[in-house]
Amino acid sequence: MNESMRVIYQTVLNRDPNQPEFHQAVEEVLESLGPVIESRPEYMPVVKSIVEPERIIQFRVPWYDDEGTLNVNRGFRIQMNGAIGPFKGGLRFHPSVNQSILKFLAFEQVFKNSLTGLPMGGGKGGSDFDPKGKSDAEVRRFCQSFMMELWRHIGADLDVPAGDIGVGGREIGYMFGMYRKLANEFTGVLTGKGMSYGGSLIRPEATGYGTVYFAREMLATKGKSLEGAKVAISGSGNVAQFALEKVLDLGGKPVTLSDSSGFIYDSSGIDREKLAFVMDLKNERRGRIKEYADTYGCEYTASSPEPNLNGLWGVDVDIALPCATQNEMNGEEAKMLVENGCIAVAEGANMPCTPEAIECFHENGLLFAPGKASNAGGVATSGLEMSQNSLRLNWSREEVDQRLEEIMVNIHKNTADTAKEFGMEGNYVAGANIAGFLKVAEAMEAQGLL
Ligand code: NDP
Ligand code: 2IT
Repeated sequence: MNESMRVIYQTVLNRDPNQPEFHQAVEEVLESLGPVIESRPEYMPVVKSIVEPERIIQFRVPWYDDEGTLNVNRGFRIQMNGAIGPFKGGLRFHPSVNQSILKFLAFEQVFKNSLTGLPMGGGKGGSDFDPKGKSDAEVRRFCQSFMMELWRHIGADLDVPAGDIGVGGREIGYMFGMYRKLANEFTGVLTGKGMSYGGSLIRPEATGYGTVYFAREMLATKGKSLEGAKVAISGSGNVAQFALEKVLDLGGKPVTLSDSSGFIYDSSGIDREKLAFVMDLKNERRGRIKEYADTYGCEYTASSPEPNLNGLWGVDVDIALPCATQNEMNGEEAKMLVENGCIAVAEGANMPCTPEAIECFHENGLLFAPGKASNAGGVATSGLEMSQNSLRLNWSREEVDQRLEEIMVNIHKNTADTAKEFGMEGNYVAGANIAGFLKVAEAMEAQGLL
């Protein structure tokens, strides 16, 4: 990191010494921005500003469980940067949620949203509520209480939340209902909505599909493709499921999935029928991935302690798609992938690879796609949902998928070209950070750095 960036990074460390995930995300971006500041020193004040959220909202979320006992969770919304459009980003419900995790996610979102080319600022929110093991009625009461406070801070032209870990169609539905009641209006204030009340086709598929479109583009630069490639996928939620589906579409062979309890390795390949089983298991019955191994008689390895996915990345594959959570792959695990001849890694999750893992990929010449580029298809399609809501029109499945694919191809081109322009050809991390930054920086400067 160059000296001027180090000064800013030190301020971030001093201000919030207990936010390791936020520090990790900021450090990576500041490392990339050195060459930009050398050619554009007037952007220094932008960098100083961009690491500080515009606004952080924290609130109490009281809710009654099925026994009639009062539970109190903590709710947050981080409005990180609104220079290029309304704040936009998901809500995460997971017991690990705290300010550090949401600030890292909101920070990444600023650059990601800029890369999509759509007018969306960056934000993130959520709660330390754990939906696991809760009844539908408990989840509904929680979502309603959460929205009872959040509604006054969001709006279709102000801040538009969506899903993330632990927040899918069910939760968005409950929150949308409460927003509509409190605000007394029907607007596109949330994305990831159901099709009967303003949702967009392809939004559920978009993050996973987009990640695989990006991987396809990277592979093509080396004259390679997904056809016949063995693919390791982690997670078994929204992103993992649809990444897997698109890998099958493109002729690849997915062999792993995981959840926080462990992972399965199915050497015969996870086909469409098995994927349908996973979707029912995870989305309807909300069961554990171990049931897959029990049903299809493949290998299952329990992970302990959570969130250690150790072992999954030791499987012999050509391509790896981490689609579960942050820091799920460390340097040692990255080395195992390299030793097994893996040629490409595309992040479906946000920041799943540690800095050591990324360094290992770069040193060994692997194609590596950072999440803020490769998983941008989800938020991009949220942007398309917002457009359709404003137009009061619905586009067809083919039309949305085609726009998503175009956006991913453009993000790939933009990140690759930017890396080359700044003398770091093949480094998609630098390309994504710099290209994402430049648009936001121009807007912030034009608006007087408020
Ligand atoms: P889901 O809640 O649908 O699925 C998350 C999956 O990851 C589950 O299999 C879950 O297992 C596993 N997981 C979550 N936390 C941990 C943990 N601490 N240790 C091990 N496994 C874990 O979430 P999504 O699929 O939507 O999100 C996955 C990742 O993709 C996240 O990083 C998210 O930020 C990112 N992302 C999501 C987008 C979206 O549109 N949904 C867009 C862009 C990025 P279990 O059920 O056991 O907890
Ligand atoms: O991390 C992400 O980009 C998301 N969770 C999706 C955000 C969105 O607004 O669709």
